[in-house]
Amino acid sequence: MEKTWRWFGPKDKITLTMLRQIGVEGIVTALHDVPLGEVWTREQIRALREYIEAAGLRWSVVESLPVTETIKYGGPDRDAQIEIYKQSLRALAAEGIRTVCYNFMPVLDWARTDLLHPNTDGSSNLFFSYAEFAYFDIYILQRAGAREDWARTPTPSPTGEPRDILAEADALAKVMTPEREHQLVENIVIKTQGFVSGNFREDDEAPIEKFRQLLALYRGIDKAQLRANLRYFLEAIMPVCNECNINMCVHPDDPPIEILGLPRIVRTAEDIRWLLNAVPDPHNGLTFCAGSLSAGAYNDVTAMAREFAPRTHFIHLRSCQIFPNGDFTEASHLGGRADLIELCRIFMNEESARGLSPSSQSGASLLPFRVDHGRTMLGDEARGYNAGYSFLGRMFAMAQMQGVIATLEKVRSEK
Ligand code: DNO
Repeated sequence: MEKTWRWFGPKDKITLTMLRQIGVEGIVTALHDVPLGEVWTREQIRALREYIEAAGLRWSVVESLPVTETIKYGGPDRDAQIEIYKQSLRALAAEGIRTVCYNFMPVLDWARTDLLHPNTDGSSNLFFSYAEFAYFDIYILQRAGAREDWARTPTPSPTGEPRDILAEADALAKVMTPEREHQLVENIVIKTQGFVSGNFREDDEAPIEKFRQLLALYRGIDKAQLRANLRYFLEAIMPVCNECNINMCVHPDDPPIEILGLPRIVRTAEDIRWLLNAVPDPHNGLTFCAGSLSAGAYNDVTAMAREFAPRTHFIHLRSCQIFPNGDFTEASHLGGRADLIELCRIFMNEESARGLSPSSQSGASLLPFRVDHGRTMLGDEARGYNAGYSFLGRMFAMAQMQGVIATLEKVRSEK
């Protein structure tokens, strides 16, 4: 597997020189400065590619080439936006970049309620509390229908224990402080969306108002309609993907639940089966994000990796621990629900099945993986990194995964 790292461009505090020293081979990045909905030009792509190559690395994966909301909800300008998307794909392929990660989550990309949840060992992790998220929805967003939605939300508990999330949110409202409320908006919108989704910026002055406007776009869009819109998008871009040999890799919904009254359609094995069959072209593939999938108690991550490996073009190694009430945190890369050792074995077998082997020292042509988020540890918290994208925590996880892969390779060679 090719060892890659998500890097946020030349302004990232974690430099390419640092990444060379810790065994990174490929870079996962995007043109973070291009506004949502504009074409990525060949010149801009080339400049970034050359910057990466000058450091002795390669640009392996685009994460993300964002799909604008209009494509997701099927707005009047969606065809124009799809044309722009195709132009960007062509420009990427012309510069030799052929693995493209994207998501089809309406409005909100990933969601967490706590970004520095303390672990007993002194490090911290990202964390999701259903009650706090419901509080955000009901009391901060004040979304019409929110109370009814939470009242019917099935229990997220892995053992099926009943849970009254609505009552918990109401109880929270009684003890909520303005500071914690401010922090929730920062965590759910500003600090987690700002650097990944073009919808929100870190300096947004009225994020909640913007949020409400975005939600309004999805009135009347149910699961079937969102699926139809995803199929429409994929069918429209597949000819370009075929012509340019680009692999599209949809990122699963994170967390894999329906939130804020919005449909989410990449949550379960059934969803993924649907989307791969709906457009049965090998260029329509998956980012196998073990972290997102393992946050849903109903997802058997190992079985899903076995089933979907043939259509997986990019892998996120991360593992969640679900608490008895359903809240979850991001576990160590050797703990939690996702068996990352088994997953590495499955994806390495997939490489063999495809006849992939490293075409150079850099691991190019193998299946790219990145460690996704890591713990915040040993001073990471003071360095102003993007939420979840620590240096030491991710480096630690990367070292663990490098060890796992090297061990599996040795075992295989001895057989
Ligand atoms: C969060 C990431 C996501 C992911 C996008 C892909 O840390 O995993 O933001 O990059 O959903 O489009």
